[in-house]
Amino acid sequence: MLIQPFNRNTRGRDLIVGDIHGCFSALQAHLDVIGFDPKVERLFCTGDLVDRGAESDQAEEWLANKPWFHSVLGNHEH
Ligand SMILES: [Mn+2]
Repeated sequence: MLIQPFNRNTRGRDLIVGDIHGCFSALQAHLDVIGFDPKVERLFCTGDLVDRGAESDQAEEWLANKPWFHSVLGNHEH
């Protein structure tokens, strides 16, 4: 899908992150620090989920199994 619309989140925060680059454990640690609530909050990524870090293989799992996690296609995925 080239354009995916989202309704306004009236229940929690919408957060934006970029360039995860295979560091999903570090991302989760930061989400824990800020008290991210996956039941009502969403995390949007500006792309580059993979490459450089050791956990690039988790990108598909995050996209498939975390309905609060969304990402555009980065040049590293492309
Ligand atoms: Mn990058």
